[in-house]
Amino acid sequence: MAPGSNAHGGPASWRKRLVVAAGLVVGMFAMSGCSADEVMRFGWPEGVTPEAREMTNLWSWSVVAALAMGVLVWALTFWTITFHRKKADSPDFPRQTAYNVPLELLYTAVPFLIIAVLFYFTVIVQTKVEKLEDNPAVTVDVTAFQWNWRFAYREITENGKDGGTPIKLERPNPYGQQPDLKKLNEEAAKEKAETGEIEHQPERGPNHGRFQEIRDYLKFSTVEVQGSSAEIPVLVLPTGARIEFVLASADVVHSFYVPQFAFKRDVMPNPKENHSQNRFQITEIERDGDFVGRCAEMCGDYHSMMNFEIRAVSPEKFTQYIKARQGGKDNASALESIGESPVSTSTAPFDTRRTGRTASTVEGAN
Ligand SMILES: [Cu+2]
Repeated sequence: MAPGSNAHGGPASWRKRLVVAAGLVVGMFAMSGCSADEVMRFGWPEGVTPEAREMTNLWSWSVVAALAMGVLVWALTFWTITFHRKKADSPDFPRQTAYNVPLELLYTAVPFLIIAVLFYFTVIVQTKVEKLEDNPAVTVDVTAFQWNWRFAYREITENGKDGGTPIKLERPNPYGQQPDLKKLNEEAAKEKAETGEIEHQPERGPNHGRFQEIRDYLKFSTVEVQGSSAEIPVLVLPTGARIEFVLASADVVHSFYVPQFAFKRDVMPNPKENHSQNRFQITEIERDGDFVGRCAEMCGDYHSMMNFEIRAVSPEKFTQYIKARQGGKDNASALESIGESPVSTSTAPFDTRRTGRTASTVEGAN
């Protein structure tokens, strides 16, 4: 037995056990092969936008604060259950220590201070993340539907960079225009006059005069990417330029989530009427790469099958890609023409057979 410790679990032995425990935790991280940066991300993916870095940083330090608090609470818990057991010479009832007002004040004030600091940093980061600037290099309309995505380039710059000459690619919405109510009402009034009918209900939609089926808020473009069950939609974007996403759903609520942006936003039908800010921007994508995207809001049976991919390429390649698309190439061939994989590489289309992923599939049962 080492000097300074004793067989009955005295202070020296506890100190030693704590040191061993701390050593094990440090050793666990050291042997996991994770870099310090990875450890500090606490499971978050590597961010690829300045906004993602800001959020990862906030997350890391929030976790450190939460862990410090957790360790303190666990230590207190284990301390009380270890050192306050009934001993042979204890009185029948322990000393009654309720109503320690100074202590209560302290443990109310300190958490308030802690969350005030967290709140301060949250607001700072949130302001940066939600910042919208004029004239982003690329504006993409993201339309979510059951169960896939359509990406429509609303506006790009001719060189794929911030400050380039803007080129508008939007085209009129071919679906769901509100019927001409004035005309409908005039026709009804005319009919009424002809038939001598007294009652006339003016024609109007049930929803502030609009019809539920109206999809006039959806945006369309001459350059679009639409996913299908067989093909994961790949949205090509330039690196190093500000990008704006404008979100809208054609049916139910979905959520546009790119883990490596460390950000998601719900995609609502009728975003304006739902008072949702459906625009968000990223300052830039910092490197080339394929970044998987997911639907992060329960949207029906195939909610889990709405993966998409962000393909970040150089501004030069992006410009070539848009030219190829405008020249009539589909997404896959346009990607191929700029030397990129024609299909998503961060995720693959899902097996559409309902029983495709169960082990006990009967041959030919699908
Ligand atoms: Cu969805």
